[in-house]
Amino acid sequence: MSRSARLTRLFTVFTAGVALALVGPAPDPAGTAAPAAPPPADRLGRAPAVLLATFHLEENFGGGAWPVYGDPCRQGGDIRVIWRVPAAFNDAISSVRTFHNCRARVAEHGDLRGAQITLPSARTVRMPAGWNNRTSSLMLIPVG
Ligand SMILES: [Ca+2]
Repeated sequence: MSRSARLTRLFTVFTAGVALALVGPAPDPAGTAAPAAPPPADRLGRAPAVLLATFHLEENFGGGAWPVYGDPCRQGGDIRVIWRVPAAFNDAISSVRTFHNCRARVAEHGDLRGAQITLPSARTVRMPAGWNNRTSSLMLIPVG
């Protein structure tokens, strides 16, 4: 290859590189591009966990908040069970928020023993009568 041919080749590669940097790759002919990748899933192939509920030490979602994550609540799906709430929240929960079609069913003692009540709303600004500072275990169940 002659010197001028090498220079011509170098110039062609250089201008192609500049064009790529300035305007991006040429449009892909129909049907040759790979399909867009799906969003990443965890290693079991499930969607990432989402925030299902927050439990609070004070009324109106005040005080410390304990978040619970899992799969969105749905009929026939897995039920998220907390057999024992964290020590700082045991007999100390005073308000609850739930998300993703979940309602909280709370129990008086650990392992879902003792009395239970299902909170009727996704926003429980204060626990029903007799239930303030009482919850020791719970489950998150689908609405309806
Ligand atoms: Ca209790």
